[in-house]
Amino acid sequence: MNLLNVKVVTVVLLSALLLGVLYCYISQTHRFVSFQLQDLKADSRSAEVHPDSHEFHLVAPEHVRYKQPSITQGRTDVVSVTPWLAPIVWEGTFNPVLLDSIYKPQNISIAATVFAVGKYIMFLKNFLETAEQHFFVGFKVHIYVFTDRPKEVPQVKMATDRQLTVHSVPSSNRWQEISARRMELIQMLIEETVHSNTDYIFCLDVDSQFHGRWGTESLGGLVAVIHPGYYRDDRSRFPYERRPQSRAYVAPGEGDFYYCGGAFGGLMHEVHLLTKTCRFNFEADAKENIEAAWQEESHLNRYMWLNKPSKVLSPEYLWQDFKSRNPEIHIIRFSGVVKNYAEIRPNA
Ligand code: 48C
Repeated sequence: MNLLNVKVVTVVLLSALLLGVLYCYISQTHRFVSFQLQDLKADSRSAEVHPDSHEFHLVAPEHVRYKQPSITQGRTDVVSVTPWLAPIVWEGTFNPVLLDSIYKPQNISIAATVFAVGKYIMFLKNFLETAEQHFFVGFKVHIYVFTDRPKEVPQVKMATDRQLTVHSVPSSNRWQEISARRMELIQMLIEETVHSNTDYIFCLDVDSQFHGRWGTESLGGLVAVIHPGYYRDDRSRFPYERRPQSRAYVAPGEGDFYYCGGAFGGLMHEVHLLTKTCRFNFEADAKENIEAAWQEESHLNRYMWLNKPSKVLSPEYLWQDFKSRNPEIHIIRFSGVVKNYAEIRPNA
């Protein structure tokens, strides 16, 4: 190649190099500037930050007035956090006004399932009327009633943004079957209906009624309720399933709390996984002719032992009317009514 060609090639290579350097410099500057711009925009609109999920991103309105929180003074008669750092919700450990002001702008929707099969239909009116007064008042609520007697579902006036849907289900001559089948039916409801347009779901016993607020303080990923009958006992006295053959087995010296099957909830996908797992294990046991001590409640307890709830509700959230109120129970929010099982259950 003669001298002229060498010069031309050199000039071309040098200018390509120069262009490359120039491009990198400009693109870096552009990226830097655009980040700066974004930050500026974000700062100017900080109150309008729209997190992609409301879960764990608690945006508080600027000017809600509330009592200064303290980390040195609070309730001293109860524990309000679990060893795995999940909150244990007791009256006096949260500010309802603040919590509602955080969740209200997020336009969340809550589903609730309730089963009223056979003679348990008699409890539905009270359940629904008191839910109107206390259960997520002011929020979008959709109550799903499962019953074998759809014509006997009472007419209850519901506030705007609150609705009720009735699903017909077969009855059974065993109350254990009715209770346990709830897991399967809730799983199907989530898969077929509520999974897309609802954020949270709570599954509740019908033979109970609300007496106080049950609201945004109860929201969480996986939410369990401590059973009122055993929360002061040693776990050796918990009515866990104790036969190793059962898939609900909890060994001696294991277990955290005894959770009730009559109230649980959380984010849709968490409750879907819980109901699917409990149903599967209950049915697998049944194939081997074994039924856990307290049916799906036993399976729920094993599930919550292995899948720690991210929020635990105190027995305020499911008391029992026949019990006298213990001093640490400052409010009864939801409670099982006094009933005669012999009169209302299809079998003893
Ligand atoms: O709807 C019925 N009908 C029955 O005959 C038996 C149970 N049930 C449902 O399962 C009700 O929703 C009950 O609240 C729930 C099982 N819970 C109880 O029976 C007591 N709360 C322990």
